[in-house]
Amino acid sequence: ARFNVAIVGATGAVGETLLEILAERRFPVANLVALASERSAGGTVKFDGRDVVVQDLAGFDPAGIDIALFSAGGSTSKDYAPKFAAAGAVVIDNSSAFRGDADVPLVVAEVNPDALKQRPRGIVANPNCSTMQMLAALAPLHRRAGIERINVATYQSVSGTGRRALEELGRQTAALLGFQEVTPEVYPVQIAFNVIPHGGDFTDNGYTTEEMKLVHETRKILGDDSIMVNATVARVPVFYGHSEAVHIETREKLSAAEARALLEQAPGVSVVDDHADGGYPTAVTHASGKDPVFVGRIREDISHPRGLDLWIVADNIRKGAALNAVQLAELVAAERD
Ligand code: A2P
Ligand code: 11C
Repeated sequence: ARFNVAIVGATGAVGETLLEILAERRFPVANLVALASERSAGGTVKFDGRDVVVQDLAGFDPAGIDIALFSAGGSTSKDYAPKFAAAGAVVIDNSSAFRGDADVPLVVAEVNPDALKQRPRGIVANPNCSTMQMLAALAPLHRRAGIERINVATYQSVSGTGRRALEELGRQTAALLGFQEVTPEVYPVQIAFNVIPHGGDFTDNGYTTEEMKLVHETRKILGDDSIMVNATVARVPVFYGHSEAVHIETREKLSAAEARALLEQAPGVSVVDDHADGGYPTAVTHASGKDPVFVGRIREDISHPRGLDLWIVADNIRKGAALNAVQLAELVAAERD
């Protein structure tokens, strides 16, 4: 079977990569519809070597769309995803709009693919990028040894914020190298040559929304509300690829060697863990533009009898967003074959 596919947010950082990955993986597309706001309607995006004209989402009739991939922000998803679903499309939504809803599955393709089959509202949620890469690596360890607690600090690239943030980092870097002043616009403070301990919005408990996603999404995807998660999110002057220093405490003791063996077998995971200079994955050298979730620095925590440390890196736009969304579309397509 071939499918009529709509990309909502086709001009964005994730939208562009959705188009690329659909073509790269030879997704069985019948007709491809590119949608965005009226700002970019009439322009074109590239799909499989040809130009596709961008249409205004507000005036688009979703009848006949089989699969809609949404990545145009939470409020756009809230307004339009139910309309696409009502018209018969399966919506795969990359925003945070529906992730917490009990009747919307939240799915990492390698971790809980079966959850996708129950979707009473016709909507499937794609997890946040930082949760996505963390769980691709932690799920096999959780299944073996039971994770009680996760302590994570993230080092998130600016592409997670979108196209304007990519431009801001480039502009500020060039300005500062030319000894010019910079005025922050997208981020509250200068991002070039800096680290900002802030992603998302502040909430009442002192954590940010981006940090609380790691708590709630982890529990929902692993189906275990007892897992404790403590997260600190930082934004770093990297264009593509989120890095995470992850510390876990397990119920059963798991040695570093056992963890490494499990990760070497894990789908979508690539272990890069030589205990030597450069023998670890980084955003630039490994993750950027690549599909796997890379794991290194695997070691037993000297401060806790059942603690393990890992360094987890992935391309936040690919596995963290567009790639997983396309993998979910492939699972939906496989149901109809
Ligand atoms: P547009 O190009 O028309 O602004 P990014 O996260 O990289 O900034 O991209 C956001 C994507 O979401 C863009 O494709 C953007 O389209 C789209 N978008 C933002 N707001 C709307 C809206 N109200 N309706 C449709 N698309 C939207
Ligand atoms: C970031 N993860 O890096 C975010 C962006 O919940 O999908 C994506 C927000 C989301 O800032």
